[in-house]
Amino acid sequence: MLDYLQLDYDLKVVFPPNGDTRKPEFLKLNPQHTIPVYKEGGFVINESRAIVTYLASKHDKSGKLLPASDHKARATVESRLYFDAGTLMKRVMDIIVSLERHFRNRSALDYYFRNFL
Ligand SMILES: N[C@@H](CCC(=O)N[C@@H](CS)C(=O)NCC(=O)O)C(=O)O
Repeated sequence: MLDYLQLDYDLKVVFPPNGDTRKPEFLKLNPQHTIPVYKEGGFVINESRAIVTYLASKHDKSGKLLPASDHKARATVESRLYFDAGTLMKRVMDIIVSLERHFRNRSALDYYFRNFL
């Protein structure tokens, strides 16, 4: 979104598997310990959809990304954002968790078969 809007920014890479989101300096920015986080001076906001809608409402001069007066167009944009947050991501996460479980169990079973049978 920042690139699309041709805004300058300073990207700080945070890698959750290394524990970066649990470090005290990160928790001061976002106690929910999630990325992305957007910081603009003293203003800090997390939640990806809140970040993109903030940026669109502030910087998209065309008004097409987040229509303010075309209520139906705005409702369509919000419908997509809610679908992403409430339905799509939940299902993607369910799949990832079940794959993780499957492969963890499977390697445990493989180990069992190789070593004990
Ligand atoms: N609803 C949040 C989800 C953010 C989220 O779960 N981010 C994950 C990475 S995709 C994260 O930061 N996990 C690290 C942690 O929970 O410590 C958003 O859209 O910003």
